[in-house]
Amino acid sequence: MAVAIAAEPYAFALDEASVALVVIDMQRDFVEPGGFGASLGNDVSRLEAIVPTVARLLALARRRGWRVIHTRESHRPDLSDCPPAKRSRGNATLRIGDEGPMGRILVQGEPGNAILAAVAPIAGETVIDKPGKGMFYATDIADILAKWGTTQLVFAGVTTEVCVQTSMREANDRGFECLLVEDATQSYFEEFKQAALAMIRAQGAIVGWTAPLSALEKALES
Ligand code: TIU
Repeated sequence: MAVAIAAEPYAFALDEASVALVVIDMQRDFVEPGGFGASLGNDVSRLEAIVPTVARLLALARRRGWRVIHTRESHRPDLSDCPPAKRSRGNATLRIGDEGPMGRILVQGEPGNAILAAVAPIAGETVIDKPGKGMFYATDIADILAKWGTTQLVFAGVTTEVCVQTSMREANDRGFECLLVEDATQSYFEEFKQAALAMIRAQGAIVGWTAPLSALEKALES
């Protein structure tokens, strides 16, 4: 049975039997100094603020028995899945695969590539390593979601306008109904976060819906 979540641009009819939570790239590489995000010149301190909210959303999903997926933006140690055009882009101080203070930048298994301890996966949850910004490109997530019968995705994580929005757009095109939790996502640029939220829910939810975590908690548990 669907539960109406107070969302923008209109109520999201959440079906807990068919939903999965997707937490995008809550990795040290994006949130801590010395990682990929910092190497691109970003102020990474903005991202830390959402960690307690993401943890609260994870706790809600676990209490409610939802499927939970965590993604990591990451590359193989030999960088065979990293296009040269991605590695050479911009004016980074450290490039993908270079040795940084948290190990090799954006490489699987390195300390910096790990998900933050406060929002780490627990037993039974699915972890997807993705070489691109979107979670469907070069991963097996479509098969996993099909096997589960998932039709709705609740999104959180970083960054709003890059990996979260790309993943939502990929999911939307594949027929998933997507809800982004506004205070469980963050960007290095406040104006980009606000613009992404606005463009996602514009035109009658052209990409999906947005709602604060409190709206989910209220609808599901009060
Ligand atoms: N740079 C930036 O904002 N984001 C990324 O490169 N990856 C993710 O969003 N995870």
